[in-house]
Amino acid sequence: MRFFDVATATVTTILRGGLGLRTGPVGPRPEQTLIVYEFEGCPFCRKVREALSILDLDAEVRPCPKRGHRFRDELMERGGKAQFPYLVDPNAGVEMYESADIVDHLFAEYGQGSAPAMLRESAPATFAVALSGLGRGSAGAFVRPSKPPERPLELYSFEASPFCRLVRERLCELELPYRLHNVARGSAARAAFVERSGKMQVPYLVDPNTGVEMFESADINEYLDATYGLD
Ligand SMILES: N[C@@H](CCC(=O)N[C@@H](CS)C(=O)NCC(=O)O)C(=O)O
Repeated sequence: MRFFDVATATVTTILRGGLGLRTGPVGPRPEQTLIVYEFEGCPFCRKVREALSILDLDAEVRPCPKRGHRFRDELMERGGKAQFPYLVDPNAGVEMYESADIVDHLFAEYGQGSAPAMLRESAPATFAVALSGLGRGSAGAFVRPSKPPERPLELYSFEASPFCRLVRERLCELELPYRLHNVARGSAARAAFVERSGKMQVPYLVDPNTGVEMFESADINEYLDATYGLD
């Protein structure tokens, strides 16, 4: 099962042409943290996360798996409909649906130039991102019972890493909010991360509720199940 998970997550990365492996040219940095409502199994949400990795941006992720309520209900109150992804940018004072609009906004505010064609709005781009995720089936799409953490978790990650994907799927299914620290190749945050963790390896989970900090996707998922899972 583990081999299958890693293999299919790797195929997704390959089909995405490695987008989210390295940063691109970046522009001004946001003062306040961006907030994203999304779920891991959603192809449109992946485009937004790829943009975050390329632009070397952190975000507070509020996972909204199907049949979940923890953040879906919050979004309904906030935006009026259950559609994902949804971005809140307190720096620009805007909130929006539509992945293409979100990507354009992120590149306009925090990049230099326009987004790669694979992240923009077009039928081939939508087909490509939907196709890339097929191997993961419904992983990261449906809620599993969990208890909420008092404080959001923290995940050091970048979008193209198949191992990070496996952890994000679990965080999503368990509706665990987390601060996403993007540390793709070229990230300005890499040095501080290595200083903190001791080596350059992701995923790396920090749980401020328990003091646990750990590497290894399989161990992290086991920890998340044991600490927050209820099934
Ligand atoms: N055109 C929208 C499409 C977004 C979309 O269809 N999202 C799906 C998930 S992939 C959704 O929100 N479905 C409703 C749900 O999951 O309840 C975009 O690019 O953001």
